[in-house]
Amino acid sequence: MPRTLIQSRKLQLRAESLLPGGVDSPVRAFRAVGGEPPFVARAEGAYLWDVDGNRYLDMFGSWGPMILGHAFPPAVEAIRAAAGRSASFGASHAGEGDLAELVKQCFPSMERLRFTSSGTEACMSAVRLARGFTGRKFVVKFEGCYHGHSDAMLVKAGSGVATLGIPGSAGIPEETAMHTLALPFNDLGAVQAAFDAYPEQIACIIVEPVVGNAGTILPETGYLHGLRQLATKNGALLILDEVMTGFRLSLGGAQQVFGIKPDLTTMGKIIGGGLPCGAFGGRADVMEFLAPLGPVYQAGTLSGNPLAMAAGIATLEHLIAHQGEVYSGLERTSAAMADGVASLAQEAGIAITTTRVGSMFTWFFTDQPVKDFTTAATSDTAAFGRFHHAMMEAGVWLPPSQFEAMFISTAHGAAEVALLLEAARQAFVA
Ligand code: KE4
Repeated sequence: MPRTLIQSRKLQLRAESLLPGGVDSPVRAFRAVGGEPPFVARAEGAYLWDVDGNRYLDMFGSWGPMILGHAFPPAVEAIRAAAGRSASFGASHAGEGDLAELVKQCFPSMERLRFTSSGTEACMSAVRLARGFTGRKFVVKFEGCYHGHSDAMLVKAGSGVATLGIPGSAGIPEETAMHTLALPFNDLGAVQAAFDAYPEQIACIIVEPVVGNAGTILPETGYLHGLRQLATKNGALLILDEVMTGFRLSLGGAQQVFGIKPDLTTMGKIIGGGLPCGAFGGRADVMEFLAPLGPVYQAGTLSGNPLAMAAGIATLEHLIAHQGEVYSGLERTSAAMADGVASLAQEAGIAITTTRVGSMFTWFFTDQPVKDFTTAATSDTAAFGRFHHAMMEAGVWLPPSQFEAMFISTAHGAAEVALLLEAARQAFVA
């Protein structure tokens, strides 16, 4: 029976009279896939319910944070208790050190760290710190990688490899964009060329170690180690943006999976258990360039917020205490989902390239192998849009863009695999 979206439609109309596009973040508007975004009334475990009472299997988990499922009871209890002691002090409290100790336990490379209220702030601050520590202006990033919406990170590739970046959004002056070099992912030659073109001028390389923001794209063998070596050889810092991959791919994120030691790491999403929280950290000698110790300014009214710390502590304590079953379960369920849908597509004669690391995966509607943004962009986004709509009708909520990753939780199990595969079977024959 087709879904009714009557109440959602009313809320959408009101939202559009108040918020640009009716949203607080563009991807939620469903512009990349078409159709109307349902308004969520509540969520629990692996499921979302909209305001018209329709239930959906959640395949994006608030874009990563909800790795233990929605309304995870220990996190809910921790937030409730913290709220009773006031939502914010604007002063030091024990929760900051409690969460920082748990982060350091999982990410030993983070000798010192600082909390922020978002992944954008974490990445923006880490880049400023790298520039301050090295005294250099240029930054290397990669096409298809997203590090939040700070000016220096919203930059597109110039005409040729290692040419000056151009603004990736209105409102960003060329003078700002020009110091960001946007290179192709999985191409060490392009990075070498950048260091040749700008000797001793590049402050850092920032990279999603497994790209999630172009859909899921894996680093080729040796690529991340190659970035590590090039950064060290040229006196630049290596920043791993683990906002998505941190605590997702393993308890120690991508740097644990691939055995890479960055100079700085940025975090978000899971670290706050769904509350606004990010962090950046790494080498103590670098982090001690931050105010109040050093000359690089960085601040935040709600940084280290007691509620976000409480939610993050409850989340990380569970991940640490149950890491064996958590990550083996996520691996089993994710493989069954990713490979199951790929098989159904193949049976239906539909070209799909599946990419996956742990519980982060994407079905690209292309017959090309996907190794960078250019190959990801060969995907048939209209076909993905039709698939997305059919899955919504069947009660499965995929991320509303071909160029996003899917994230599942420990609340997803065999029943959710079966639901997903039946919905996909119907969608492919529709
Ligand atoms: P936030 O400022 O959205 O907390 O984090 C920015 C960020 C930084 N680095 C990586 C690797 C990220 O994936 C993100 C945010 N991811 C997007 C998903 N594509 C958030 C969803 C949205 O923008 O609404």
